[in-house]
This record gives sequence, structure tokens and C-alpha cells, in this order.
Amino acid sequence: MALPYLLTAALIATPVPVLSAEPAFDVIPAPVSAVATGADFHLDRTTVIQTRTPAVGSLLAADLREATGLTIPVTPSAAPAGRKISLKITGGLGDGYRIAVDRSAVEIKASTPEGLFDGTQTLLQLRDGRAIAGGTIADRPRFTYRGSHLDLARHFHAPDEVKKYIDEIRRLKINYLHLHLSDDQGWRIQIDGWPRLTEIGGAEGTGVDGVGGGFLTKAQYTDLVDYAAARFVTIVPEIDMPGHVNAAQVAYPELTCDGVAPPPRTDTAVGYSSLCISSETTYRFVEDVIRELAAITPGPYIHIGGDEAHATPPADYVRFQDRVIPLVAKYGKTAYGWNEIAQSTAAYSSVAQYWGTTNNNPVLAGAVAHGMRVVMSPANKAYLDMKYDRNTRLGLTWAGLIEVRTAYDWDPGTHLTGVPESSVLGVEAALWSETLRSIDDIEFMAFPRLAAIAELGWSPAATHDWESFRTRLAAYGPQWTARGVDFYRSPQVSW
Ligand code: IFG
Repeated sequence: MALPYLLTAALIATPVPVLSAEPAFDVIPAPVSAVATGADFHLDRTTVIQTRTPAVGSLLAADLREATGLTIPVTPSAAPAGRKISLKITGGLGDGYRIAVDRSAVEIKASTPEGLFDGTQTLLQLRDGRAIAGGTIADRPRFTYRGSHLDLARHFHAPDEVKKYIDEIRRLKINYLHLHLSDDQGWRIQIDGWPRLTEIGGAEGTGVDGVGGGFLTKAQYTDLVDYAAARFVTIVPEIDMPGHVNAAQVAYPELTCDGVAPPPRTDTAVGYSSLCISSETTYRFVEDVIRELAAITPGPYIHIGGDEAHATPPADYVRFQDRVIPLVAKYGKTAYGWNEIAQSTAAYSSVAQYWGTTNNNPVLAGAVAHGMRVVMSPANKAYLDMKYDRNTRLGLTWAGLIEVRTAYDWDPGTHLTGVPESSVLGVEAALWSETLRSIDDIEFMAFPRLAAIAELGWSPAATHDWESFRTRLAAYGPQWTARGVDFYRSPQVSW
């Protein structure tokens, strides 16, 4: 029985890229290269997970127990020969991983715990019943930033709903979750120095149609950050400004220029609010918020919004960003904002989230020429709050209808003129919640299109193939069904 293993090992040593449209395995995102051998590994009561990275081993054991009913021990010591799944940290694999499966053993190797975890997510997709498909996989991400975004401001989604969403997005190797925590309709994160932001802005009755009330205490936010981090997902908090601030101004009228609190808003209009750019109170507020948020955010990014500041005079907008972007660095984080922040030269060391619907943005291209990096979220491709088609009950249509193939058929590395792949950090799918009311609504709009965005963020451009993807999606569908995920059964896929 040794031969297949040696053969497998030899195959790993010289991975033969198999970039045909017919993938060796039904895995999403598509791995860089894979060879199927048919020498499947069978899980049973003697199976052991051997690893010196128990954080990864225990998550794999939990997933396998949920899927197969088997309780598989996780142990650092050398398991008896055979019958083992070993998760090993070795050098030279960068941010990728290797998998080798044959009848006697499963081996996942990576150079980082996150790489091992990515390998286990692939392994779980090689499972059918208690059999794990035999073969080898060599894989690594194309882009480092593969994000999903949830809008907790228009409609607050409870921490347990966000956790369930984190469980699902991580299986697709999404590794960043951007939480939109403030907007005109509501403020969703406790700030000690400004308590009325949540007392008033997070009260019941705030949110679109007055039904999206609620907020995260710092403890709940930290619990979410920790839950996400255990699954190698980094939380990116967003405080949107200088626009999208009506809820903050209802709570603190001193954030307006005339000191008069605007009426609370539960409609879906945008672009009517602005912080008072000439007032020092504004910058004390902004610095307090950034400081408190940075203190509870282990991730590298604080998102400062910057979109649709239609009520802020253009010169004032630049002045505001010139002062605010450096505050993010002052508290040890990298500023991240919607692409409008590229109007400020302070943004050259930050990250722009591109949400336009065209392939050209000269202001952004100019900032990129000075070092700015970009996360691609084109609204006509990656905004999952767009309807699938005219019949979709939920969602909007302003950026166009987005069926699965529309979300799949584009390339983040070449999408924008003047933005080379080397300046692209990755992709992010946005899911605004004006029309969403539950985790079911989130799941229906996110899946399967998020799988398309995840593949664009992870897989080589060379593996990009709609027929292959739609086939693998059909094979993935039963996983969503088994986990009670309310996904959209697109007519473009043979579920
Ligand atoms: N644009 C607004 C969002 C949201 C969205 C809904 C951005 C950056 C339309 N800004 O997208 O607040 O209302 O599709």
C-alpha cells in the first residue's frame, strides 16, 4: 500500500498544474492545481487528527463530527501508523497549502495556521459521506483580501446571525468581514465617550422602516472579533463619514454646523447629511471614535467610509479627509475607505474600496500611481443587494441586475484602467441591508453569488471558467442545504 503514498508524495513534489476546465475535484474556490487518484480515505472510529496546531485541528474535528457523527480525537502525539489526518506546519509554502489523500492517510501541510485552515476547508469539500476523495492539491490565494460586507446600520443583524454568516463565508476562504456600523438610520457600535450614539442611534425603532434597531456593545463586538479570528476571518469596522451621519447628528446636534438636531430618518435616501467640516468638535468626535474602535480592533484596517458626501462641499471634503485619514495611522491602523477618499493626498497610503460601475476612475488611478491600493467591489458585479432578476423579492436595482454569471465573469486584476493587479489587494462583496430583515434574507442574497466573488479573490485567473464554476456550484448546493442555508437556486445552475 506504500506505493500510492510515495506516488502521491512524488506528485506533490512536482505539482503538475491541471488547469483544464474539467477540475479534478468539485472545490470552490478552484485550487491552483489538483490530481485525483481515486484512492479515497475512509473516516471511521479509528481516525485521529494529529497536529501541533490544535486550533485548526479542533475546528476540523467539529466540522467532521457535524457532518459524519464521528468523534475524531485531536492529538499532538504521533498517531498509530495509518488512519490519521495530519495537519503540519512546514516551510516554503508561503500563504498556501498542500493536501495529499490516499487510502492510508490524509496530510495537509502549510507554512501558517491560516494556510492549514484553508486546507481543511478544501478537505471538507473533498468529503462525501465518510469518504475523502483521494489525490493531491497544491493551492494558494491569488489575492490576500477576500472580503464580505454586512450593513448593520440600515438593519441591525444580531451577533448570532453574524456568527452563522462567518461560518459560511469561511468555507469559501473569505477572510475579511467588513461591518458597516454607522449610517443615517442608525449607529451600531458602543462608543464610551459618546454614549448617546447607541442610546439614541441604536435604539429600537432605528433602521430602515423603523425595524432595524439594536447595536453591538464593545463586549459583543469583541466576542465577534474573537469568533471571527478563531476562523481566520479579520473584522473591518466602518464608521461612514463625513456623509451618512444623520443618526450621529440626531444624538449629538453639536455635530451639525447649526447645532440643530435633524429628525431621525428611517427612509433609504442617501447624500443629505454631512459632519460640520469647520467645527473642531467634529474632529474631537472623529478622533474619539477612531481611537476607541482601533483599541478593540486587532485587524489592520479601520474603514472611514467617505461615500456619497453630496452635502459636503468638495473642497471641504478634501480638507476633512486630509485631517481624518492620518488619525487612523495615529492609532496604529491603515485607513480604508470608499474610493472617493482618493481625492485626498493623505489617502495615498490607504486602501480604496472601489464601488463604481465603470472600468475607469481617473482620480483613483492617479492615487494608485502614488501607492494607494484597491479592493474591488464594483457595484454592478459585487453588490449582492442587487436583485438577481426582476422577480427577486429582496434587493435594489440601481447598479443593475446581478445573476450568478454576472458576479463571476469579471477579473479584479484587470477591472480598472490604470490599476494594475499589483495594486489590487483583492475583492469584497457588499451586502447592504435596506431591504434585508433576517439571516435568511442575507443568505438568499449572498449565496451563491458570494461563491463567485470568493473564487475571483482566491483562484488563479487561469482557472476561471464559467462552465466549470457552475458545475462545481451545483455540487456545492447540497452542502448549503445540509447546513440550512437559504440560498438562491439560480436557473443558471443545474442544482
Ligand atoms: N450606495 C451607498 C450605500 C447603499 C448602497 C445600496 C455605497 C458605498 C448604495 N454607498 O454603496 O450606503 O445605500 O446599494
